Amino acid sequence: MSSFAWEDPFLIEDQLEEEERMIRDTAHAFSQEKLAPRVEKMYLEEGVEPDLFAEMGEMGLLGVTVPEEYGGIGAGYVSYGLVAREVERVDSGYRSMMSVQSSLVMYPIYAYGSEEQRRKYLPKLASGEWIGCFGLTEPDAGSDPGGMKTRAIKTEGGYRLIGSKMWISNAPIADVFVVWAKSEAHDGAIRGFVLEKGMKGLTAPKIGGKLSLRASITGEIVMDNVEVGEEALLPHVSGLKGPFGCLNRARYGIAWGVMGAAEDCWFRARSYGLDRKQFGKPLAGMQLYQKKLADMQTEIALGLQAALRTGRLFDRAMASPEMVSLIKRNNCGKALDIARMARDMHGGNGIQIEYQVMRHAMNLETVNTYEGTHDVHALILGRAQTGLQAFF
Ligand code: TGC
Ligand code: FAD
Repeated sequence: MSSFAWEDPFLIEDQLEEEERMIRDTAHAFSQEKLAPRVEKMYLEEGVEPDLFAEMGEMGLLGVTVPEEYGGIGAGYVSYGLVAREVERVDSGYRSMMSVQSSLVMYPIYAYGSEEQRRKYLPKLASGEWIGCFGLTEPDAGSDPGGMKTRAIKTEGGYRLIGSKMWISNAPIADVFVVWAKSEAHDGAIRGFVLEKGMKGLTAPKIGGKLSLRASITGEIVMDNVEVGEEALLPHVSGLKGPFGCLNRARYGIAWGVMGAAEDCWFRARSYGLDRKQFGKPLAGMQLYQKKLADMQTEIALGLQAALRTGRLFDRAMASPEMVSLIKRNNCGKALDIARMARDMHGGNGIQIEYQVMRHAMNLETVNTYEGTHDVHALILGRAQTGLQAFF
């Protein structure tokens, strides 16, 4: 038997390809050198940093799976997951910025767009020169996006968009808006449109007052009779499977990302327990403290292994949406538990920004909710095994 690597129990490292390790190392160095030093200030001040996209783009972290001819690096889904893990090890908000750009803006333009749309938007989104956002959720349509009210009305040369979107990551600083609307010209089917900053009637006010994901800006998208040409329509998809095709990829990335945040909490709780003495010995020497560390280690090891397996299947086109629901739901729920536990293990210090764990816990409240809530993914899995849908 070989010795046990406590920080990597199932030897994930051993299961990665050389190229995946290189991409992971690049993302790790960037996250630790460029993101970690600024995160406390950005979180406390709810800072906005559009330039971060260009920095990420320069390192090849935007559109990891998009082919090189469109500005991506043409890597696989395991590499994409590893990038999400490294970025979210610092902050879920930074991972959000990256994954919206990659999975929710670049992916639909690549998968459903015309060749002109691909060539116009993808290279600038990959470099971070342009920032993208994805508008699906509305004030009255969150878990039930099929209930959206945004309409695309046919005009002579294109469409007129009317409606509003709510809780949209990156929206106030976005140049490119992928929005979903019911199109009258397509029998009311949900269709995707690519809008651009500056279009008449298009605004994206910031949503203030968030106590979670404060390093990532969130806004509304208001479309007050926005006139677009036919070229704004994403031609190659119709129906809810359009936005869900993007969500499958973003949810998969989140399953990796939250394990990065959870690892950061676990490692910090372990170090804290080794340093801090109470009752004459280190906290890490207490039975209850060690049980919590063991629980963290176990859930993270299982979560990473499941994410890796799903990534390998993604690259062989064998991953299913339900598989993604399973890992998104479980990994988010476990990461949130781990962050809350790490906060507790730090005692009073745990509420301070400099110990980082409470920031992760606050962020993970959002991550457990967006891209399908914990309970909505339970209903997806319940439907898959009973054949009975319990959404309504
Ligand atoms: P349902 O009847 O289940 O399906 C309607 C059509 O969609 C297809 N479909 C999928 N296709 C591909 N992948 C998936 N995962 C799919 N899920 C469904 C389905 O086959 C069907 O196609 P067709 O051709 O037969 O019409 O639809 P429903 O209305 O009953 O949906 C129920 C439910 C709850 C599963 C779904 O609406 C859901 O997942 N709700 C959660 C909403 C959500 O995840 N919103 C995310 C908003 S974006 C976001 O949060 C970004 S945060 C980004 C960040 O900052 O990181
Ligand atoms: P609701 O759907 O109203 O749910 C409220 C509660 O009811 C939840 O507990 C839910 O699980 C439960 N519930 C709902 N339906 C059922 C049911 N059938 N059975 C049992 N329980 C149910 N959206 C975008 O389109 N783009 C973005 O970029 C984006 N970024 C976001 C960033 C942040 C910071 C946040 C907070 C959200 C973001 N979202 C985005 C929106 C996000 O996807 C929604 O918040 C999420 O889908 C839940 O919708 P809701 O908030 O309307 O909650």
